[in-house]
Amino acid sequence: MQTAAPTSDAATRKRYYDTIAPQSLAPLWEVLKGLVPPEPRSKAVPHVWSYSKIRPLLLEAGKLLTAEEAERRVLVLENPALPGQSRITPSMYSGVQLVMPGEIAPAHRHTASALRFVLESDGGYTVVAGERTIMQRGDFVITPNGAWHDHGQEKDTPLIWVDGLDLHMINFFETGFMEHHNEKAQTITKKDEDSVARYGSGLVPMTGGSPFGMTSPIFNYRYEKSRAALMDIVGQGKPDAHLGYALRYANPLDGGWAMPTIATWLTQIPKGFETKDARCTDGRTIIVVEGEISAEIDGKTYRMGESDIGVIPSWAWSRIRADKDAIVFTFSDRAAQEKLGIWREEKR
Ligand code: GTQ
Repeated sequence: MQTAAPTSDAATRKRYYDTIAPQSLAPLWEVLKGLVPPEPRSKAVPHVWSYSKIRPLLLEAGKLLTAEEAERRVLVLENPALPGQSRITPSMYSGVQLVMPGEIAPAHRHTASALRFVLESDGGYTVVAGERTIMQRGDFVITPNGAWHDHGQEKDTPLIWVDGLDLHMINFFETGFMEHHNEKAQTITKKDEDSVARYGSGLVPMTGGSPFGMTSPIFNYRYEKSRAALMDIVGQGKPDAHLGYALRYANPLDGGWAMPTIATWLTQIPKGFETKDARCTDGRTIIVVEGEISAEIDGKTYRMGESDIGVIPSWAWSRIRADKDAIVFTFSDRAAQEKLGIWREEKR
């Protein structure tokens, strides 16, 4: 077969591009390879934040300004390859939030869905749509999109958690709205743990629909319960080769992910066990709840201990070894990807 000779030289093409540019037209052939890549090439890089480094800096911010001044006093976990963009991965926002004793992070609501994974709490709380839930370490707490929420701490210890929000997906679609409540703290209209009673015991109400649309009506998946379930399956059969023992947080009304855009799950990896290499199209944020792990991401090893936070970019090979019995919480945009039918994984 003969390859056709180029029909025009670079200078001629450039002149043509300059001619069409004022008409807001551009040649696809110059950008096609980047637009339709053969496989994902994440703009994010792997990274691990050590909690022992974050904590004192966060407490320093506690002296710098009040939660009310800040609205949300958060140190954003910025992917080192995406500085200034408030992204841990291209689609996900994450940060570490602090509420000091006596403070209230004022009530607001927004289109973005939020998750909170609690690192330190002695009686801190969040109020979601008129219901208050006390937060404990390891609790996975959801703020459904559009729900009023304020956070507070009446005890004399700092309240610290990891936030995960889908706000870059919301902003990409240009569908973001936000409103401040006319009161700092919304009125509590329900009994504490009302949603746990109604939805959290394998039973669901006979009547009425889903109170939060595609989001789980349980907004605090208590660590005590999740951990107990996970530990009950540890040693029962083999751990999954690529995950370890794994349970995902489910919406009790439909069995799907707990949040419409964000997937969340909890894994236990027994000491000495190493998962096999896998990669997937969802960029993942992992938080070590208990124990110690070595995460190998794209060929580099990251040691992680309790409360350390790591990010595994889309399509990066990774595997995890437990150096001590470990429990790891993970969140990613997999729930959104699955709804669009684009989620993929590869395993070795
Ligand atoms: O707690 O509502 O980290 O609105 C970023 C934006 C937390 C929150 C964040 C928010 C919140």
